[in-house]
Amino acid sequence: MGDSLKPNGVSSNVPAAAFPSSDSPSEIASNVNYHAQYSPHFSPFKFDSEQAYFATAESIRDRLLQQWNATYLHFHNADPKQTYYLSMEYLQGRALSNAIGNLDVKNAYAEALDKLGHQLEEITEQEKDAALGNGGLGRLASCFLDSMATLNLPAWGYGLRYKYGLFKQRITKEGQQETAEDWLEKFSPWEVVRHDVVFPVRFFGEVQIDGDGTRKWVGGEVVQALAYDVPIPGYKTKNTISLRLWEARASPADFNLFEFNEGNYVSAAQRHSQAEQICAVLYPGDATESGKLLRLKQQFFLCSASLQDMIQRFKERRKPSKTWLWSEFPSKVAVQLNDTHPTLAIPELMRLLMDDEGLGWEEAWDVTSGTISYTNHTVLPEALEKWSQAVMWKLLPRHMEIIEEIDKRFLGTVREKFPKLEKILPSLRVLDTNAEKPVVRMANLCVVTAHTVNGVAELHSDILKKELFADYLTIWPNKFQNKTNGITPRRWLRFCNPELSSLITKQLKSDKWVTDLDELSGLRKFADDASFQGEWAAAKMACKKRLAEYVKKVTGVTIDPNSLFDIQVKRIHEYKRQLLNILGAVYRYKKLKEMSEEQRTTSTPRTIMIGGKAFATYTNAKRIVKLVYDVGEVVNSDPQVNQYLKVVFVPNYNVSVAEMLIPGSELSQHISTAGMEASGTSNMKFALNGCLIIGTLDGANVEIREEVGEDNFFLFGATADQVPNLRKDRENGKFKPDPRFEEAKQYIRSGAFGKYDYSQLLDSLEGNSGYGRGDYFLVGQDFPSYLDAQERVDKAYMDRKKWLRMSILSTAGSGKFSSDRTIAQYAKEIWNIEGCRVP
Ligand code: B1H
Repeated sequence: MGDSLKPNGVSSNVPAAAFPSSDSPSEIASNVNYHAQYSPHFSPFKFDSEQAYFATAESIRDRLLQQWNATYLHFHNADPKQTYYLSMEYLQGRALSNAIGNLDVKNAYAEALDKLGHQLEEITEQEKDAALGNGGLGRLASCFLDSMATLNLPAWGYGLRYKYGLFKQRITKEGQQETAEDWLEKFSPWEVVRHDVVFPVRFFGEVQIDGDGTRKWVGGEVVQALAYDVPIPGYKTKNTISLRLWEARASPADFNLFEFNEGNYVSAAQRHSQAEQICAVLYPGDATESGKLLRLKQQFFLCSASLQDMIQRFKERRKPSKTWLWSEFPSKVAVQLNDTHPTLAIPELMRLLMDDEGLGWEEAWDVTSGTISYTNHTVLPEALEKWSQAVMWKLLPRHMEIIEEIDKRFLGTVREKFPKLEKILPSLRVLDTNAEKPVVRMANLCVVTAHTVNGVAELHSDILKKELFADYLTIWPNKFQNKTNGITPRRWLRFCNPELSSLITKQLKSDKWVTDLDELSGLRKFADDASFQGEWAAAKMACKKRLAEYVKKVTGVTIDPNSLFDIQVKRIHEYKRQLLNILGAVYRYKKLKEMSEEQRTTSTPRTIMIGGKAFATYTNAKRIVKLVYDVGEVVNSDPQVNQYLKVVFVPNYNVSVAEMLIPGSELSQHISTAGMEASGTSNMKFALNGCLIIGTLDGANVEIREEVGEDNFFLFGATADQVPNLRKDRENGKFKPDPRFEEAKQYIRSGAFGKYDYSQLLDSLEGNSGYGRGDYFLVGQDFPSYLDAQERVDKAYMDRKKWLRMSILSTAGSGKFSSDRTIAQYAKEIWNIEGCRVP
């Protein structure tokens, strides 16, 4: 459509409309047309889908800019307390469809594009996902921004503008292949560079002590942080907030023209390229020392630039009177650390206050701890950041002095006030000096400094209080809170599932649920209503058909929309137990094969879809991806069973793929070893879309089950309390594997799914202990109860009325999981900020 060189609907006779004065489709069409001609990125008179996407995005950006500037001005004048969310990751996904939805101009733009020979859906699909994050933690940050804007909160996000975000995944016979994803390749219409917002960020160097004893960090290398702002529109409000992403720039002085002219091109540009490496990729591999250093540089770069920016804004807003007290800073600024990745904000704020602003230690400390709060997202020991003291002394000498002083003062306070803690004091300290390689424990630095520490689901927050941070509770009984995660109902229901959304709005006679998700509970009374059930099923079927087409397009596999769509999508990790899922599928396949033709006809047809990216160096995760693919190859082409079972690996799972999969799902698997998944957030998205969950009592599953009702949740597996003892039993040789578990593993070992040697992967499930052995994640332990739960699923699915009732109740019970609820709680209980609506 619209591929011809002749401008399709674009005519130079059309008067240029720099800004549409109304929402009439013809005015919008003329504005899109204006951008095609006057903000060109392509040769003239081209207007295929891609060009139409850029022109449409720019038209939408014009609208956002108006609201955005108005919001900036309003916050500046009103000067409310403002929150800054510091995160190394944002998984924004696509912006166009979201902005069109939040601005409530979908129909007008669809009609306008129609006039220009295009379809809105096909245009929005041109956009590359902004994937500046790994998974749940990054997507949570993006959902939070949406809620902050929608709730009119004075809040901004700060992050890094990685050139290459999360890698693109391709699946071949060999398994996962990674390639760089160049989201900025053809320019992003969703960012505005602010050439006037530049801050210097120093690395290395040394501490200089002046005559009066004041300390200054000097020398080393200085990189410039340049601001790129991304507009974040709220839903049906003018408020449009900023996500400020920093890019690293070398200064011209760093380019050695002399060397260049001597012909030493590489060394002439060395400082330049070193500076620009800082924002080159999201999460550089940290197996090497240089990789670790780069990651640490990234973290500091984010913290330093963001804090300098906040301090400048704090001063600017106080300029008319020219006087302010630094003690007022915490009543104007709240900083939320998204896990420990931006922990360096603590010593950096201390340094800026003491060395640049002249505050004393106590005063700077009160400001810092009054400003900063910390969210923990994991209890996995390998994810708890520890930085080598030696590396820190080299890269950030002044910050290490400050961290040592924090550690020393903490020791002093505890010894004085809690002498009983002396014995466990070494484990509470910020510095670990006993280890062979002395390290800084970032989580401890956060707990010692932050005024509030929170977990991300009730169970997780309890584990923090009872285990990980238990000993701090004596010192600060009121520091610890829970803030159960949430998801934005706009992107994750209203926009990605128009069929179900319209039905809900029709049934509730209002679309209030979009901003007040508890309204969904009004659906409960229709759960058994036959005609409503029929409409519910029809909406689900429309999504399943769309999904089936998508799967066909990206994998070539034909799946039957009448089969049960069973989905597990998330990062591939042993604790998330995709292996349990695929072993279950293998067992199902084997049983189907053993059945008679007639027996098979009574079984519930299933399509199992698994998707997710494995970290490039995580070998077992990559083996799991390959196993899923190999099982699919055999099962899908087996004419005996493939009407009853299909297994598909959905490639390149990302935000926009999720928007396709989740609405079409009927069952989703959230089956982590209990106690290991801090919360999970896709579980909430699935439940919201009327998908039933098979899951363990882990993370937010616990609360989802409470909300949707235990009859509407397929529960199985050991509980978090039981896990430590089960692991001990196993070590003591007390574990007796279920024969069905042995059978499934043996079937894979027998080569039923090809020649690849899966022994190392399967060996991780054998033995009682040892590295990569001993089934640490308790797959064998939970396998029998998992199969039992799957049998309950099969039975329930055969009872159509029962299933539809469960599905409706699932959506009806999802109100709690709106990120609006989560963010309102952060605002009230941690940040102490209030709405500031643009009139
Ligand atoms: C979560 C991470 C994480 N927890 C290290 N921790 C990273 C750790 O690049 N790194 O070094 C990146 C991410 N991510 C997730 O956070 C939890 O596993 C989920 O259970 C939770 O839902 C999510 C949001 O709270």
